[in-house]
Amino acid sequence: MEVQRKSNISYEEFMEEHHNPGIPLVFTDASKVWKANGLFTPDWFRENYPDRESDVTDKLTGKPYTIKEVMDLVEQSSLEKPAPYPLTFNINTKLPELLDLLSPLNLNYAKPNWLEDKLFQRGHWGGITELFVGGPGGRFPYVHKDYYHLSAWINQLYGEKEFTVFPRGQEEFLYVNGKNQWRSEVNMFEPDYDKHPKFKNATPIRFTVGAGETLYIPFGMWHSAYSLNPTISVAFDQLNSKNFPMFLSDVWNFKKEESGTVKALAASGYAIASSIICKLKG
Ligand SMILES: O=C(O)CCC(=O)C(=O)O
Ligand SMILES: [Fe+2]
Repeated sequence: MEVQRKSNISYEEFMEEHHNPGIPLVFTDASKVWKANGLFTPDWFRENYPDRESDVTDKLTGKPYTIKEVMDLVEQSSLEKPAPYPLTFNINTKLPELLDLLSPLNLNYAKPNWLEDKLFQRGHWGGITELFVGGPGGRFPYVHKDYYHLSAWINQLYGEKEFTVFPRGQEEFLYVNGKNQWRSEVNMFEPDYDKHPKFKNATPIRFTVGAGETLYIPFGMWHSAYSLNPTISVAFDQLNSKNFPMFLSDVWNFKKEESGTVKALAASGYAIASSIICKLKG
């Protein structure tokens, strides 16, 4: 299997060939509708928002890294001495000015997206728009599938990242963590085959996503990422009737684990009511 790359495709083609069957895709040009396309660079961020704080804390100072620090870190990053990865910013809370440059967020493809509705309270159920910054050698810490079975849209706006996705049905080769069903225990960058012998049977698919390109990872697909050079990307999630049943089962399980059956019932009831309203709104 290979991940296809497509240019200038219609919404209908995306829905029929990728969204509905759950097949990943690299759009070569979907983010051309965003003003952010071609604009975002380390210098642009340093000039415009040097002091904004990241979601990541500097372990030495105990303070969040600022944008200036983040951009300096990733430009100094090397394979031998990689900057922490990922360095992220919640765009809605830390950089709301960017939202205007990321419009329409759905790129005219990621729709319907119930996470754009207030009812699903962006951010509350994992549906946040996040800026990811990385440097050479930056490895996403684990192979995983995304929480709540949300589908992911990763928009590369500067630099290149190497992504890895695993074909469906390879979960048994990935040694899913007993406590966290979303994480694999295998370090795919340096696999320990004595500990994880079945990982030899996995057939990871690796490909590069460059500036201006958008990766669609359908819900439930195992993946990870690696920054090849200084990189800036914007990631958001998608929820609609296709992944709602899995989402709902996650809401139930998480809430039950965290706060018990009564709270789980309330949260699930709320999610179902919200889904009905979103469906009606079309
Ligand atoms: O762009 C990346 O580093 C991958 C991010 C990712 O998979 C995630 O945040 O769930
Ligand atoms: Fe992910």
